[in-house]
Amino acid sequence: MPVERPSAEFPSGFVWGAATASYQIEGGVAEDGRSPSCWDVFVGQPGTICHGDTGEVACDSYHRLDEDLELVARVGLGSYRFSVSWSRVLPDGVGGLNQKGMDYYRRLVDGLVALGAQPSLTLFHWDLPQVLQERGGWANRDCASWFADYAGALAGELGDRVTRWTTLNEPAVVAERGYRRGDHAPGVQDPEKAVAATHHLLLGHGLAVERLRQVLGTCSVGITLDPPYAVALDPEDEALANKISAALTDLYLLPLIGGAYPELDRPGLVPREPLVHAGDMATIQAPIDFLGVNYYDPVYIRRRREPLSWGEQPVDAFPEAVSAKPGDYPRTALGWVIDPGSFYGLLMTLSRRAPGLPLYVTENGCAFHDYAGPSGDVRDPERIEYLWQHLAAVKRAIDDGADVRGYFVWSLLDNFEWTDGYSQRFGLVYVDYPTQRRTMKASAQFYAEVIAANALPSGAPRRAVRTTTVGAAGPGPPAHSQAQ
Ligand code: IFM
Repeated sequence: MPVERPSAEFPSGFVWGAATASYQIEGGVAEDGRSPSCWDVFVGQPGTICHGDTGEVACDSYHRLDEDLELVARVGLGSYRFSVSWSRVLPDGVGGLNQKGMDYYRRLVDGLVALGAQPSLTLFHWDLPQVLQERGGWANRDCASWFADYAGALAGELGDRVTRWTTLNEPAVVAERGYRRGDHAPGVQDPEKAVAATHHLLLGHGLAVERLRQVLGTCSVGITLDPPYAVALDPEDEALANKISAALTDLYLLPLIGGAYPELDRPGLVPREPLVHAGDMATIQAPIDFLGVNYYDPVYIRRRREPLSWGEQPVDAFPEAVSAKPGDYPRTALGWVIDPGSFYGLLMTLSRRAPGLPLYVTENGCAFHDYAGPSGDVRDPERIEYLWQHLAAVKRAIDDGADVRGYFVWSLLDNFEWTDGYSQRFGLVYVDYPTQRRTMKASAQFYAEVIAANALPSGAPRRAVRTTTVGAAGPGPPAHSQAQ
């Protein structure tokens, strides 16, 4: 039975945006003085990226800024979230600014301001200058100060026109995949370096917040996390799922808002002395103005029983648990489970855990196998449905008291999806890579209408939604209910 969805008006001033990141869209990797980042080096190693793709050209946004600004205008974005390539503006990682590289971001920021779209700038979305990687990258404590210097330099150049500063994007992914698992740049597989990276990323965040405030006085600054939301596959494992959710969320959230790492007995996961120096936790706890939240899908948890069943995976640092995908939920092209009830649950959990801290959904979106039809149009009803369901989850969370101030679709453009290369399309706008032609997908039109109305239109979804049932009071195991 289709579910009728009521018209849902968002609070006035709600920020409607879309996001991208430097290495995923810019290309122009050797131009105007840019030096290589750790991702340029990583993608050159055989077997790291699907089809051997690289970010060398990506969406060529370095040369197509005007076209991309026009897309921002056509979708009617109230804000555009982008990241700066550290090695484009500081080719030596530290020291003097590369003015040619800076010019690109000046033109971008000025262009957004001229359109009336708020620039939301992320300082670090994973592309560390390779010169700094060669000095240990985030495993080296000095990286925190290099990052603060970089933040200060950008603030001096762009500060008066940037609406929101985000220090780091998903630091957990950098530490876990870049330094523990090694399937992301820099490709390190070393638990000691991973835990060091966790601490130095957070320390760098705190130092950068202080530096931005020193340079700019008043500014809006926050950090983007990807807090895992764990859902029990079976009702008897609910306590275990809640414990894992809380522990993994606290690893990054608690230092930021509570000035301490969680009391978790998980050696190799939680930073302790001698990594943590006196005064570090106060630095990390520098007051922030918002928390950025990236959500894609939850982690489904079950207590480990030997032998493992097909599809069950160990959960890092929690040997008593396995993760698995429920079989009866719809999935995206990446196999990610579509579960908007968990998105609602995450927003409610965060607003309870960090009361008084406004939330921005800095990324949410989905990859599907989009293609241009014979007349050149790109129809993506799955993405429209996904956006609809997830925006309804945001609205429900707002109605239930969560202070969610804005929502950014990942992504404005199809782009370089890290280890999946160009095989996965997340964009509102289709990019034909051989020609670099951009085509607004049907979902871009849908999103433009939502933005113009500041509301979700009423209507019926294409199919009933399966989702985890989450009451305002907290998460529960997947109940396979029809929701929204
Ligand atoms: O493409 C990424 C982005 O860079 C970080 N968050 C998740 C997205 C989808 O995988």
